[in-house]
Amino acid sequence: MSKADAKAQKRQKFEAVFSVLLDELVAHLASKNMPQVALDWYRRNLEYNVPGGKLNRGLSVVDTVEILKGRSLTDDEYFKAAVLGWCVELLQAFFLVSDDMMDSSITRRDQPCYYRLEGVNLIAVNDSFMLEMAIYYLIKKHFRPEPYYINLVELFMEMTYETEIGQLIDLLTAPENHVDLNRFSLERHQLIVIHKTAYYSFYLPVAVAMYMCGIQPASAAAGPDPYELAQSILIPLGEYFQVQDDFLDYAGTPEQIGKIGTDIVDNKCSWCVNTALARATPAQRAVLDENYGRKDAACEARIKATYEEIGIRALYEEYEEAAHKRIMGLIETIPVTSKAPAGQAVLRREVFKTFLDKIYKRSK
Ligand code: DMA
Ligand code: MG
Ligand code: MG
Ligand code: MG
Repeated sequence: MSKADAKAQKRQKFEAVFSVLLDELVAHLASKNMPQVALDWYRRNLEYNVPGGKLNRGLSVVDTVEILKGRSLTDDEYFKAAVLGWCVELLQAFFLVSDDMMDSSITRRDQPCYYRLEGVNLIAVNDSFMLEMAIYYLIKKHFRPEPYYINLVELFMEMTYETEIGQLIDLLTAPENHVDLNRFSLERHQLIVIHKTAYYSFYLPVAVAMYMCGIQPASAAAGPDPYELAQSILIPLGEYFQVQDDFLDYAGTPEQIGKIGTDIVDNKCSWCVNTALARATPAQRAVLDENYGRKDAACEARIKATYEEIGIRALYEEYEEAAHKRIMGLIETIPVTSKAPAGQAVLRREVFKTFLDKIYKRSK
């Protein structure tokens, strides 16, 4: 089988689990005597917002469980790993529905943003909450008897809080009618992206897989906390991923990335503007000051032309190579021969290497 076929098959198998969960979630509403319109609405919310993305985060849960166990999974193990994978995708859907409203975005995953659908508008606020709570319904239904149940619940809640804090500073650093590029810095950018993206996109999928495989936090085991070790690699990885997202917002075509970039018009503290600010001549700086964050296509075009002049593309390539090298170095700090008590999973380099390979030089 070709690599592409194997990937498609993996995706299909994972998607088959979503159909089961979709029916469970809708059946749960039905059991509360909800009218048919509500059942249909909820089903559309789930179908429109949850399954259409790259599924990197969700599939990473399954991949990580496989790597940690070091063997192929039983049907029951696969199903459970996939449920947790879909919970990560539900969390992502919850964030994206609200993020698109807050960012006034137009398209996502090659379709109109959900809030822009006829008859949806602000109902999307409640719909995003319902996507979030679907996570806890599913975790309870499928994991309540497990010793790690509470760890899963706490982890999802903590990751949600981190992301919300990140979204808050993302939005506060980008006020709609007050452009002041002096507020921006690569330091502020780093703070934003670690919180809004790295925790839930990178640490969360690996940490849920670790809990499912019975890996104990430090208090219960000797030596360094494996969850802290995982974070020390996955947070920089997530930071790199959001720099890619920022670059693609500017340089990617809608056909490539499935969404129309809005960062320049939205006055976002993006990696691109920060990198441009660090290199701009006084004349270029004036153009940035006058045109950034304006709801005007001509202003946006002037910013893009200035990015080209400054050579953002080449600077991005440099950044990407350096980030890749730095993260490979972090991965190599994990001992190859780390041994755990018989039958117990241990963190392995491959967990992180697989994740890094998935995003290195991505164009979508
Ligand atoms: C991503 O920020 C963070 C979250 C929590 C969705 P973003 O607005 O850059 O994402 P996108 O480019 O996908 O709208
Ligand atoms: Mg956005
Ligand atoms: Mg945003
Ligand atoms: Mg973006």
